[in-house]
Amino acid sequence: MTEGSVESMTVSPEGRSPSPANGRPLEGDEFLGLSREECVRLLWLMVLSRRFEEKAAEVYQTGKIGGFCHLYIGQEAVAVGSISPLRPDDYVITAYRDHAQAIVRGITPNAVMAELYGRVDGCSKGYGGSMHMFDKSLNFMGGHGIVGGHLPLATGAGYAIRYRGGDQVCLCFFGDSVVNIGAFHESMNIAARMKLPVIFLLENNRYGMGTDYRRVAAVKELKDRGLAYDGLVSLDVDGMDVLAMRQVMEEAIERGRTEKTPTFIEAKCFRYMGHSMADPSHGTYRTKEEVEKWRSDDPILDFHRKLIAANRITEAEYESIDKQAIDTAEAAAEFADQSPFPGPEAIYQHVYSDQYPGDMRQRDAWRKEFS
Ligand SMILES: Cc1ncc(C[n+]2csc(CCOP(=O)(O)OP(=O)(O)O)c2C)c(N)n1
Ligand SMILES: [Mg+2]
Repeated sequence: MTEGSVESMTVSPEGRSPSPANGRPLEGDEFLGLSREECVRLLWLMVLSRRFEEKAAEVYQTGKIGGFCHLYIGQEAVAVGSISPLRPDDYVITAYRDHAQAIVRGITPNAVMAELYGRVDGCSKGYGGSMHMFDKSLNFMGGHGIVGGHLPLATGAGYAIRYRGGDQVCLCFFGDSVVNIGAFHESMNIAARMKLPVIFLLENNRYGMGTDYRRVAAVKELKDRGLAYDGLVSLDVDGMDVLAMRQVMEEAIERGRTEKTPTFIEAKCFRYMGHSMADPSHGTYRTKEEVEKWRSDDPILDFHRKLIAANRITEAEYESIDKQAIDTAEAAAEFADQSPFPGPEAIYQHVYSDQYPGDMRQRDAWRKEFS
């Protein structure tokens, strides 16, 4: 093996770092001042996301869901820790691994499952499928399939907030592959220079499809990517720890609201399943041992253990939460199955502006009038 050869770029598997967020212990109240009910809510959202996606995987195998389907299993603490402290008028935008984020933001499991099935009751009316969950009423701005393509949109949302004089923030999720895309730099640069309240949340699950991020990264510590930008705070966090996630997010939100400055967070996490339904969880680009190592640090079991140890829940309550999540996922699949497919008329609806709904001839007339 020679220096610079492909072999020399292979990397050894690592497990989760045992150190808490940024190497510093959580300060003050171990539960960040959250009430018992708030903690149970975080646990519920994580369990619901997990059980929902397990159900989605099951029905995918039966052919009820078609096309791409990327599961989030293993990364639940990132979505729950980061979305839960937001206000309803904040914005959330994400990539294609979006089911759990949509549910945590408040899109109902029924509407997410129906979208996966491509049915009219889906949150995107069946047009989008797995990668394009969307709900304007919740300021959940998608669901985007092009790697890095939505970062400029997040930056635009940040600009809109500033332009209108609001104090919202825009939370933007993306994967470790995005740091090598040009739009990443452009977005971070504009957000830092123009002081836009965008929270760039990199979910470093260690793989872009089948590529270990360290094989393609010339800057190995991904959080260091943010250091080049004056006016942008850059940090990393244990993304398998929902409380650590929540703590750095609360700080980033406060910074965005008061100083209007962006934050770049690298959440170190791991996806337990393959990249998509077509990809096995291990055996090609990563080993069974690596997956098992991360699975032994499951973010849901970790938080569950902490709550039990602090007498915040009982085993019986946990089992009841789990059962409720399984039942909700099951009901969502039944709901989706009952929902009709969009009819042929849907081709003309909801694609262009509602100012010319339903008929392409109307649209053409509208164009003529305004051209
Ligand atoms: C511009 C562009 N190039 C390539 C692809 C194909 N593609 C889909 S997912 C993916 C990897 C993305 O990995 P990462 O950003 O780490 O997100 P993760 O899948 O880990 O959530 C690639 C290359 C794409 N969708 N868009
Ligand atoms: Mg990745």
